[in-house]
Amino acid sequence: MLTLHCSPEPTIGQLRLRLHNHQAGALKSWRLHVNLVRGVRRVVSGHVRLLRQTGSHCLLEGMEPLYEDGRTECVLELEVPVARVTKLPLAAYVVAEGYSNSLPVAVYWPGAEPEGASRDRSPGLPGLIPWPRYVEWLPGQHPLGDELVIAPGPPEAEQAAAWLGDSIAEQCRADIGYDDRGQIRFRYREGFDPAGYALLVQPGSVLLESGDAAGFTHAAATLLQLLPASPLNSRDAAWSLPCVRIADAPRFGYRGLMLDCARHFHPVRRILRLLDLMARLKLNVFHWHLTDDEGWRLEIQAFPQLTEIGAWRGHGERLEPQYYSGPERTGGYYSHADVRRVVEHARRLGIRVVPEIDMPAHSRAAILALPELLRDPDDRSVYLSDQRYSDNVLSPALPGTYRFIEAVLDEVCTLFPGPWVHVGGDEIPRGVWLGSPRCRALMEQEGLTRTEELAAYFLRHVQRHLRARGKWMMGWEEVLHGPDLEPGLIAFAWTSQRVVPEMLRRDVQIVLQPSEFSYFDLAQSGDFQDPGLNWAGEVPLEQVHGFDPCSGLPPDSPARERLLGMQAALWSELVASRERMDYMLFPRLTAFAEVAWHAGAQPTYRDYRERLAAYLPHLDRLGVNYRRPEPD
Ligand code: TNX
Repeated sequence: MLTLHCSPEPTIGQLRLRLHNHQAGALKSWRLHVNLVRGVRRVVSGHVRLLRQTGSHCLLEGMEPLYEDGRTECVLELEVPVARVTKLPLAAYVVAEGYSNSLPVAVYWPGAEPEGASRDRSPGLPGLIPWPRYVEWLPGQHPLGDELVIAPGPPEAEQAAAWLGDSIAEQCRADIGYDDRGQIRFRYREGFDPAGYALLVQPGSVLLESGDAAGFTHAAATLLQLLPASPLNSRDAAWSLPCVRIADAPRFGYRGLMLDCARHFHPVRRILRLLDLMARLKLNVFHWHLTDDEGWRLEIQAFPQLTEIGAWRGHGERLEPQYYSGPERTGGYYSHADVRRVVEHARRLGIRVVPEIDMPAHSRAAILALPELLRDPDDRSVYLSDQRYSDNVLSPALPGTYRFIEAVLDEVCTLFPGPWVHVGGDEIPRGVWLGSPRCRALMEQEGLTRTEELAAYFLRHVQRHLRARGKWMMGWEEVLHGPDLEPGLIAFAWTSQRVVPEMLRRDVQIVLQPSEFSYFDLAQSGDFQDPGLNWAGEVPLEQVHGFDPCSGLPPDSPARERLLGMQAALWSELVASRERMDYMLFPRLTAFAEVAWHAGAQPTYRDYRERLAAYLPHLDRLGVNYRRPEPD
């Protein structure tokens, strides 16, 4: 075992590393593999040489032996100073002469504390988030009794009733029954807005009404928030529902959450749990980021290499360790059966699944898995992607590229029943393609002069392929940087809310995912110990709640019609566990859901915080490792 102590010099952008050899015996020729989110410029001092950095993976070579119990120190100059703990080394290992296996290195940061919250108890207010359109508290309580009985409702309510029953059973120590005399009743009624519902709790009865399945699910979600947060039983006086009349419908039809499963793999169980947490907040789209430079996570029967090679990182693997992964082979992928499970679970919760296969950039895992098909051997282009790769872009001039994407998209279209397929299109690095004779010839033949035009040529092909299979293409905002694609395109604003008015000038539909309000991989405060990226600043809870999705758009602008909705994003460079996932998402996701759902004037932050205090015990019960909000 070795240890690596890291201490940053935040002001001058230097990072001091102290490697200590606790092994029995000296290490002769050794190399330290260490994953760092920041770029390393040079070694300022110490007896090590920087051999290379690929993505986050840095390779440092020791220039002298490291004796038993010996230490060596070096200072690295970084491109940007370390401002928080997650910019320090995330994982490391050593490879040394005479050892057939890599040697584990424990990384120590200054003052590391476990993340997560000490818990506040509920003050007894119902934690209704998102706040409904209309709420009228009525006198009295509905006592819940020993046995909760749900009456069978119309077919539209079947899934909602099952979800409600299962969730109440988990939430309470009561028996759940289903029969005609049930106190909880579902009734079909016309005249609601899409996905709208009404809920009436009176002493002796609970009535949920809607005209569609989504509305019944949302009514059930509201009822779950009215139930006591901690497990009680029939002897408890608090075992009751407050009487209330609620009428509600969403502001946007699209209320999403994107999860990056490429940078770190998230097991199916973690996703199923997340879907459940989403449904409780009335979110209805799960955007599944399945491929990226650091991993390919979807089984493709036409090309098994994609997951045999592209789903795994480790020392000696085609993909080197990145971020929190070390020398051992780690990763994973979703089989077709896994995908069906996720899609079916989502469907039961009224959630649509949007698969994303990122192309033409962010494709390093695929290219390394299928080099014969996807590498252009004569390409002399020089580029470096934002994540520091120089080999991560598919070539629009190779026949193999089209064989690959068509086979992949065909499987995706059959596996995912929804109407949308997201194809990325983001972050095509400057300088790509121009040094490839094949790309040059294609550009000449098609009369193209700019990289953006070549990208559009490629994406148009992809879009036609999807349209022929009945799907609508989605892409990140960069899909609008070139000439127009075919009609029906849906583009996602991500760099900032400021780009939205410009995007709306094009004839496309738009989903908002602006970094400053919805990137939950970004840190929640400036505190050094608060994990997260910060390329777009910090994203504190209050900022999320204060998001105005229509800012910059005049109230009467017809372009508002083309705002489909909004989406939060959890990129996973720094998210390798369920605990970290919870910590980054909660409670920010509750504030986000309120903005995406609530159709009236936005409730104040103070009002939201009061309800949040009552909602947190629900998260406690569900075992969510949320970040404790600062005192208001
Ligand atoms: C930007 S959003 C990216 C991702 C990163 C993320 C980190 C987008 C289209 N690209 O590849 O993971 O920032 O915050």
